[in-house]
Amino acid sequence: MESDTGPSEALRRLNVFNRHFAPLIQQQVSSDSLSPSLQAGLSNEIQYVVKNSILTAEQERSYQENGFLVIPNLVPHHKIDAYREEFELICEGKNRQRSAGMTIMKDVALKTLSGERAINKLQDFQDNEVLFSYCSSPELLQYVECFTGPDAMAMHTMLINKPPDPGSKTSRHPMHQDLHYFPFRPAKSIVCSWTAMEKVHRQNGCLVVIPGSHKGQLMRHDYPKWEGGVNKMYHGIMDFDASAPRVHLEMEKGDTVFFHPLLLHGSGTNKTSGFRKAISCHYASSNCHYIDVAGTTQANMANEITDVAKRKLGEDVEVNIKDIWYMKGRLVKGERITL
Ligand SMILES: O=C(O)CCC(=O)C(=O)O
Repeated sequence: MESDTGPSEALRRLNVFNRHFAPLIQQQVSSDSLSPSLQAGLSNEIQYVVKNSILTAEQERSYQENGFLVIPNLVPHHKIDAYREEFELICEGKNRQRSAGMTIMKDVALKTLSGERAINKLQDFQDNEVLFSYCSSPELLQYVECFTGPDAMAMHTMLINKPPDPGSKTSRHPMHQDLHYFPFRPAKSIVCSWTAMEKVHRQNGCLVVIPGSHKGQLMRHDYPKWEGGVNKMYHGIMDFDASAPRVHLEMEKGDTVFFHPLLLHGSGTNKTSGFRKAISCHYASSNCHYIDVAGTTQANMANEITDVAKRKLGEDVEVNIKDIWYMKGRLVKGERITL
């Protein structure tokens, strides 16, 4: 079945988002502005968007100002259902080959449970045909290109499942910037797509973003000191200003948010008895370059990742963070250049 909401419903929801973000966005989107149009004339600040015919002027302005852009009803429901089935098979351990190369993570407070009730993340599914088809789908790539340009790599893949929180609040994801995890630049040529696999809202732990925070610097991250514990690799910003105005991104199944890797974001506790799933890919221009993170705020992340890799490959194996990223990156559009 194709997604069950049509263009007028998509437009209505887009306008609800925009009303919600006013005065950040200021202009109501009209049905005319949903059609592709070539727009020019943004200010001379950092240009976060590559000019092409996909984004309307309003969408460009919104990404520039806020660092994120929600496209309602972008991924058809039948595709999401296929990703869900694949996730369930992996959770059931049905076929080990399906999960080759992936990291399967469990919520720290749910370790005694099994399957979907405990697994909170699949990471690095670049070799799983069904899940990776999300990253190479044309409906996503037409938008990805607006941020990466014509040569795009899928660098980091995740299916995030939030099982019902057992009271530990460990289903929360601390506020962070994704660039903390990436040893490549420039930041403006990297974008995340995050697609809701079911209705996400405040009760089940939707994404929370700080509009405009993508214009700041990469901040220091570490594990938050939470009473109930913190999940592996859930680093958060150390000096987070809790009074910063935040927006809860309530989304429908198939809605997709594209966001900048410096955008401060996180997600809340799943207070419901159901799951909250999303599928996500970080894309980068294949023209990006690797950086040395030794001695920077990213060194703690690099050490943790290389320790995990050594545990898998053997302590005596020389592991370099750039090699890890080089190996898991997959070209999805154009040519592979430097990444
Ligand atoms: O889906 C979520 O709850 C947040 C995921 C996220 O921000 C991440 O894994 O970096």
